[in-house]
Amino acid sequence: MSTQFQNEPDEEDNSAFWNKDPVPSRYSFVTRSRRWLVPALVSAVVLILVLAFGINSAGLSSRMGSQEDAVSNLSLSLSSARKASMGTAKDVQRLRFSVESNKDQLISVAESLKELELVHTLGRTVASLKCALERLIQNRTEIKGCCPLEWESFESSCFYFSRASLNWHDARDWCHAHQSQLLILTTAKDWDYVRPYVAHTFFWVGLTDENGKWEWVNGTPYTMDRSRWKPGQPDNWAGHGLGQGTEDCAHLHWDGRLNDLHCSQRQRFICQRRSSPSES
Ligand SMILES: [Ca+2]
Repeated sequence: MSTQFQNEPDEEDNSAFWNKDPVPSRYSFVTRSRRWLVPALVSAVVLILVLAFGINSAGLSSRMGSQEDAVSNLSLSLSSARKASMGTAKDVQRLRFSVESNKDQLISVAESLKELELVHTLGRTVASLKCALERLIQNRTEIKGCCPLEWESFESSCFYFSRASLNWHDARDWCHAHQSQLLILTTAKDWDYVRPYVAHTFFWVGLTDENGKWEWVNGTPYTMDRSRWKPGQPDNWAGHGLGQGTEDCAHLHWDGRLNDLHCSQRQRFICQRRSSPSES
């Protein structure tokens, strides 16, 4: 057995098999590859980090530049605003000084206006007393240039602000029976005069659209002016529950603006006439 084993024809080959010379050669190549591969990878990572940091640094620098510009602009704006506020403060100071220096004059003007109003009121009172004396002396109810008792005088007209309440048609007839008509407002002066009298209640005026279009009781066509009406009026409301018909008669609201109502409603009214029409 031992001889056979020794006589194996490929004994030398087996020796050759155990010869490891070529193998260390391949192992050395791998080792060398690993030897440069690791530093290469480290270098690549470092390079990537450097590049990333560089890009971030560039973006950061750009943003910082923008922020610096913004801060610079803000500083300029603040500086301008500060100068402007200083200028305004000076203007306010000058205005205050001007007001203070003119305060006495303004007080004097206000007192003069009060006196003027008082004189005007006294003048109306004197005129009313004069009319009353004339009525007594002449034993007449109508005096030229005078308004009847309980009527108010304004310009060349007399106004009666009723205390009783009537529906619109009865109010219109009452005014006719007293040589007057329901109020017709055609001038801003008349509107301004009437407004304080209607501050607390409603008054019928001589405006109706019973015939299909708005017109004054004397037949004068009415030119629609929404600024004189309550918002959304006239609305010709049909849900009033006051019988047939919609809202065809105008009245003055207590804020001095118009509204249309059903004519059957009872409320106070204003009559208007010229001073002593029977003699004019
Ligand atoms: Ca209405």
